[in-house]
Amino acid sequence: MKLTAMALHPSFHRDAFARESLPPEDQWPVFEFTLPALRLSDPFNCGQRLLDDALAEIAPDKPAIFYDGAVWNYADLAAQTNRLCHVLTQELGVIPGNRVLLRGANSPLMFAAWLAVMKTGAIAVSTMPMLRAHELKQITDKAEIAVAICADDLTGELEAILATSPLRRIVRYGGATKELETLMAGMPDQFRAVPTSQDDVCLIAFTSGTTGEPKATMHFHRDVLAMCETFAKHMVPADRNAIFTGTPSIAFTFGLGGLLVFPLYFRAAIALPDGSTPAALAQTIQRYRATHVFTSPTAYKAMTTRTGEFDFSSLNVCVSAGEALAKAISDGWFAATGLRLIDGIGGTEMIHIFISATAAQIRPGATGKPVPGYTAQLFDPDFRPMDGAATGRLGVRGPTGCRYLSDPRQRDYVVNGWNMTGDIYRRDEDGYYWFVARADDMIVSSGYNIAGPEIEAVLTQHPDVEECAVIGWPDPERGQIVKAVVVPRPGVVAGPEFIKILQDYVKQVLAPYKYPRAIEFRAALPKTTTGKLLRSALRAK
Ligand code: 3UK
Repeated sequence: MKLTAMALHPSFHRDAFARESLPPEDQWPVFEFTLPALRLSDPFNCGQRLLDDALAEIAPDKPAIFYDGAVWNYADLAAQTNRLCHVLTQELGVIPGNRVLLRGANSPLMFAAWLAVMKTGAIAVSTMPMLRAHELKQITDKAEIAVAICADDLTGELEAILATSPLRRIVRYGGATKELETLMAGMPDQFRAVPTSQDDVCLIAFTSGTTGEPKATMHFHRDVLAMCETFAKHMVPADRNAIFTGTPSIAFTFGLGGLLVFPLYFRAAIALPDGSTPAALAQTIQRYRATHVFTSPTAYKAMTTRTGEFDFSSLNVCVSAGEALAKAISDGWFAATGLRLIDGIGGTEMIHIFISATAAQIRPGATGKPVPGYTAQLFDPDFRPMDGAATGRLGVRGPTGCRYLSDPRQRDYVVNGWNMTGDIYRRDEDGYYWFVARADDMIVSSGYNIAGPEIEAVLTQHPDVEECAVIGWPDPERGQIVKAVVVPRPGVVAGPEFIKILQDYVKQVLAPYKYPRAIEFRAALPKTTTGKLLRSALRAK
């Protein structure tokens, strides 16, 4: 079933910027709406569905967000969200279709602000707290954003661009000024959600991009429901008693789903750690007896070594995404907690996870199978589909897909209607998908195709290796050689002997042609704002 731009439901937006910035119809991916739960009628507002409908179903004093020893129940969350709606519409003059920049760490007020942007029919542009003026300017320029809600301690970088960007007004919360809180205090606690079309853009998510200008992906009100009806509903068993926690910011759609949208969809509760470190997460799991956790493979690895210090017995469902989950991390977590990590590959372009497996079906080391609602396919370098067991470029389609805001790179991501994620995957005889590498990270040495992550997985199992990245390094004879950039454990003497030890270690486990001929030591590795290894920054210029 193909849905083209022509078939979009009429927009309810008064500011037509988003609809007018959608990619040309012939560059759209194919959309598949096989799930009956995703056949919606207009108007449809995801904020209303997630929050207002919840209040009609559950007791208003049911806890919604636990944070810093306090709790907001559903009535509190609704009241604060509604006051924020009035601030947005009355004080800031926001009209449906306007973009609103959100800048701050995950917090109850930040979550209410996101919901308020949904309910007013505006468009949320959530940003990572660590972004600086330069990156914030790229975002406000591209999405033409006039209004920002910003944590008091993070305003400096935004104020710096007031004169040179479309940004006109910054409202601060927290800190000494509490400007937003003061405005909210005078507002009514009721607000009727503004009618929007299911096909109206409600969020613009910027990719954490490894190179060049960031890409802006546009998602509709129905896409927010789609991540619930696909991944959450089928792969994340949960009920109203669940308590969700995790580290990713809601500026990363992995965090938006796991920490805000899914818990509300299940009418469950959220427990927010104070900070995004594994230690803060472990404390939050123990303190609030969290049942569901969403975080990165690295954080699970770090928490595995501390299972003796913390009580994780409340945990039920643990989701890992953002980067490949090494089998050793999955096995380590299982040995320590008795729980299998649910791995899932998602993408900002797809909004959330499209390949994963339920706990009962997990094959440790594999990502899983297409999530109900999605279709996956592998392609050879000439874009011919590959059948059966094969290794190739991953393409996906389903109820969500890539729509970049005015960006020529739309043609690279969507090929023949398939969303091409940029990953190389292997599919086994049983249809399970195994991550191989990002296509850009494949190393070709003396005619062999070598996947960096395979060697990284071996090296990181060495007790004296903290972290590592494996890249191709130019070589006159072999084209490229395998090079490992290694962060040694504290106290390890990183010299020629250690190099030899690591090389022999890899040769014992993998075919010898894959061993790293060059090894460099560093104190830390470059990462993107979402914590992904930035291999491109390590390659030869
Ligand atoms: C890589 C994975 C192996 C892969 C994301 C869950 O990561 C998310 O979105 P991004 O746009 O990056 C997408 C790319 O990251 N990747 C993500 N998960 C896995 N590789 N195994 C995995 N489990 O290269 C993919 O193309 O930052 C993840 C939900 C929402 C997201 N936005």
